[in-house]
Amino acid sequence: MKRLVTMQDISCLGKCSLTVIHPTVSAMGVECAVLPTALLSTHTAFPAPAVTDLGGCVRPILDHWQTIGAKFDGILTGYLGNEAQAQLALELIDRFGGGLLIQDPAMADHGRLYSGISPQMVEAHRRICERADLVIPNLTEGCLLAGMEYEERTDLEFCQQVAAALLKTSAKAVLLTGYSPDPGQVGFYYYNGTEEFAYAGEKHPRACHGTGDLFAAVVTGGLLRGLTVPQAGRLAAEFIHRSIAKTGEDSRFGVAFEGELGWLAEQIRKGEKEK
Ligand code: PXL
Repeated sequence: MKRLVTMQDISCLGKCSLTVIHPTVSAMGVECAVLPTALLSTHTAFPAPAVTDLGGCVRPILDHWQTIGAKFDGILTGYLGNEAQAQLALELIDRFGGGLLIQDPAMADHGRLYSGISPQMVEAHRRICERADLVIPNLTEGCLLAGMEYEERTDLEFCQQVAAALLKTSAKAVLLTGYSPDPGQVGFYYYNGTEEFAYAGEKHPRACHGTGDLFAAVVTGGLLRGLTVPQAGRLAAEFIHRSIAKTGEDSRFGVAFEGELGWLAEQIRKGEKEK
């Protein structure tokens, strides 16, 4: 079984980051070790969460892992609350990299940095982006990393511009979320300098919190199970679409993905059989 380690926060209530990545990646038949960076009472879209920084725990964990000879087939970095945590993510990469390195630069959406995220985090995420095999930003994060002005656009041409700028500045390959050729559709745009791939499926009228984390989880799990980026992206988009359809009224608590984990596992099993 492939082994991933993912570094991001634990939000105790309001499904996102580790509480969605771990179960999703596990359902895909990939072992998921965790490196928590902070403990929050809720994610930061709720007002005034209680935050405990766990940055001080990271280095002793890495030291211990080194003494037991731990190895990882992949690393997924996600939400990082401050520059010190981003520095620790680079240390994780230095000490345990070599496999697949995926970055979800979770720091902003809808043209704005998340509450509590300083503008310095853009440069901090850029340093991780330079190392990553694949970066999975939304359009806001893509613009920030590429140093482009954010525009309220989701069309193909804009996605192509953002991805090309990102490849010029820091990334090797980019999977942009939020590509939406018309209001009834949403998907992703992938570019690695030679290949491009755009996908848009039916869009739910409701936006839910935590969908970016679910997308990164399924893409990462899919790649570690041998899917291509376009295949993994499509699987992620379909999984999220199915999950949002089951989600109750208050979408701040996250997406009801739990009931779709069986379907996700089945897709992986089917893919294995067809090989
Ligand atoms: O879903 C991204 C995310 C992860 N972790 C925390 C967040 C957010 C987005 O708001 O606040 C703590």
